[in-house]
Formats: sequence, C-alpha cells, structure tokens
Amino acid sequence: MSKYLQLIAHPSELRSVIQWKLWHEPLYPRDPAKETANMKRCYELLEFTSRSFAAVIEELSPELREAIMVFYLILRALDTVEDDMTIPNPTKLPILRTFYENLAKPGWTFHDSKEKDRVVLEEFDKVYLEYSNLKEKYQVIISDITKRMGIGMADYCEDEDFNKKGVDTIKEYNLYCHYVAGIVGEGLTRLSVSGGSANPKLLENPQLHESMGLFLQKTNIIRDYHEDLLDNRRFWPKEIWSKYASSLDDLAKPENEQAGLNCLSELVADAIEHAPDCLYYLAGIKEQSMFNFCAIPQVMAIATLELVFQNKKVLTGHVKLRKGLSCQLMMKATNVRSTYEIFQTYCHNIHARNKPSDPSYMRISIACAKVDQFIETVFPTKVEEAASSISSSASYFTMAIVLVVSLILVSNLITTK
Ligand code: IN0
Repeated sequence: MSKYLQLIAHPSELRSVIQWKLWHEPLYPRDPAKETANMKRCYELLEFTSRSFAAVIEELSPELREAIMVFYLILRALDTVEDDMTIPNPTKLPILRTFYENLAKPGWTFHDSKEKDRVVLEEFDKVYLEYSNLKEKYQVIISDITKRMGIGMADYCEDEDFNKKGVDTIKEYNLYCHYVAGIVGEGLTRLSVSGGSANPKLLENPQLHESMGLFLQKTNIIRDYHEDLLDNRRFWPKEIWSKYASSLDDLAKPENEQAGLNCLSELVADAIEHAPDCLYYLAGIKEQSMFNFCAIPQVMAIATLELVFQNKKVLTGHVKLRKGLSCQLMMKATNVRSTYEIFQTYCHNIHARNKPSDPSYMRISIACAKVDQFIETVFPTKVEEAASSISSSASYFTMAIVLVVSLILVSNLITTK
C-alpha cells in the first residue's frame, strides 16, 4: 500500500503527521546565523545519511548537539567502509583499525567507496573540522569509541568464517552487536553524563547502555533478514536458525514457513529480553532533548518487534513501520511514563499473539511479563487506583505502606528531572 493510502486507512496517524508537520516546535531549534558554512554542510551530510533520525539530533540541546552530530557522522563513515564489499580486505582492514587516527589528521578524505553514504568519507575533512572544534572532553570519548569500534569491525571483516557463513553462536551475535551498537551506547552515555544530561550512576551499570544498543541492533537484524540475504550477509546466528532449518536461506522457502516463523519468535524473545534494561536506562536521562533522542529509537524498535513477530513477510520481503505510526510514536515518547506505556502496549500485543505451539512460547511470555513487572515497580497501578479512591482507612493504610515501599524503590531508579 502506498504511504498515502496507509495514512487514509489510519486516520489517527494522519492526524499525527499533520500535527507534527504543522505544530511541532523543536525544543532547541538550530540557529543557522551562528553556523559556519562547514557546520551547515555537516548537518546536510547528517540529513543525507539519516532522514528521520537527523531531525532528532538537530533538536538536541546546544551543549551536546554538535558532539553527537559529529559522533554520528564518524560512526556512519566507519560503517560505510565496513559495509563496502568493493573495498578489498588488504585496503579495508588498516582503514578500519586506524580510523581514529584520522581524528588527528586534518584533511583526510577517502574517494574509493561505492556505497550510498560515501559522501561522508569524501568530505570527511569537514567532519574532522567540527570534531576539532568540540570541547576536549567530548573529543576524548569520541576518539576512544571510534578506535575500539574500528578494531572490532576489522576483526569481523578479517574472519573468513564470518564472511562466508555469517554469525555462528549466540555469543558471537552478542559480540558483533556490541561492536556496532553496544559501544555506541557507551559513547553516548559518557557524552550525556559529561554534558550533564544523564545521571552519572548510569555509568556504574554498563549492561544498561549495552542493552540500549543491542535492543536496536538486534531489531534491525531481525527485520532485515531478507535484505541482508540479498546482499549475502548473514547476521541471524546459526546456533538459533539451525534448530529450524538446514540453511539460513531455507527459512524463506514456502515449505519452511512455520519453521521460519518459529525461528523469528526465538530471535524476538532474545531481543525483548533487553527491554527492561532499556526502560531502566531511560529513567536515568535528566535532560528533555536527550530523553527524546534516546527514547525515540527505542519505541520504534519495540513497535518494529511487534510488527515482525509472527509476520511471514519478514522472510520474503521488506517490512517497515508506517510513516504515520513513526510520527505518532515520536510525539508520544517524550517522558518516562508515556514511553513505558508504549512498551507495555506492544508487549501486550506480542503476548496476545503468542501461541502455545510456538517453541519460544514460554520465553516470550516471560520476557513480556518482565517488561510489565518492571513498569509496575516504577508506576504501580494498584497504588494509583487506591490513591484515587480512598474508601476505607484500612486499605488506605495498606496502600500507604505499598506507596512508601514503591517510592523507595523508584527513588533508586529515577533521577530528579
Ligand atoms: C544511534 C542510535 C541510538 C540513539 C540513542 C541512544 C542510543 C543508545 C545506545 C545505542 C544507540 C543509540 O539510534 C539510531 C537510530 C537510527 O538511526 N534510526 C534510523 C532508522 C533505521 O531504521 O535505521 C533512522 O534513520 O531514523 C541507530 O539506529 N544507531 C545509532 C547510530 C549512531 C548513534 Cl550516535 C546513535 C545505529 C546503531 C547500530 C543501532 C547503534
């Protein structure tokens, strides 16, 4: 269905698109009068490489906006080199491993990529210039993450088995996602804490930012099964798919449809298991624009997981969230409570479509229940119901105790906003 027909079929989403386009006021609009031509060009590169996400970065508070814009472009440049199958390994590996050194080399550019986003490499001198204008504390973080990610990516490109057969074990799946996404979570957390946008306590529990990245990347990997196979890339781990078919490609065959859907379920269960950490992490973001920046990709991911769950189209084609739905989610994910509600709704939908005949039935039920349980700890419905109808003093007393206990638990989670 065309995107216009989709909007007509979902009028509430049409309303959200119109509302977003006409009424949306950025929290911190950019001020082009204060921007150099070089910086304007970097924002163009950002918009070229990521349309919808660019808008979220551009609305970040001035303290972190440029740092995150530059971080995003550097990561995109690394990713472009990694993805480009026309660059032979003897050229590619040293570029990846020493990429961070380009952050100390004015004027470095690369013109031998055939990828769609190659312009970031061709104009990397402009990204460098903005990087060099950042505060030293942000440069240190970005350089460290670029170094570790480049080395991690090179190790995967060098691995013959990985190139020919794809991801093997679940451990390897997690490690690959760590290098391309978990590490990004670390970088963003250090930048946010350093810029005063997040609670420093987030850094004491690295599993939280790791989950933020893995939840996004695993969702992409699940959704992009068909597209990745066409590009000869295999990210679904063999340890999982081998339970359902004798080759990853076979999952797309009509006779293997049920096996394909069961495999999909196991991957969805594995991804949802990261959700409670993500919700915990979001409670540690103090600044509004940083909250939106972190929450928007997360709600898109949980909505995508619901879309792909038990959806056979994933195995034979491209599935994508409707534009109107994305708009609706972007508008709603502006505070902890609404974001948790979105997660709760999608987890309930997944749970409602979960079938006892699915080998991952129990795992999915438990993963969804853990999301619910986490949300219930932070926003207990029983306490709220009681507070709104104080009928008997006995139940009031009980509820008061529950409330105090819940508040003690919550005060450990949520920082003052
Ligand atoms: C991201 C992440 C991202 C944002 C906020 C907090 C994060 C914490 C931990 C890890 C990653 C975090 O978000 C983007 C979202 C994005 O680019 N969406 C695409 C949609 C799509 O389908 O790809 C869009 O165009 O809107 C993200 O996916 N990644 C990313 C990259 C750099 C930065 Cl600075 C932040 C990529 C990845 C691989 C998941 C880390």
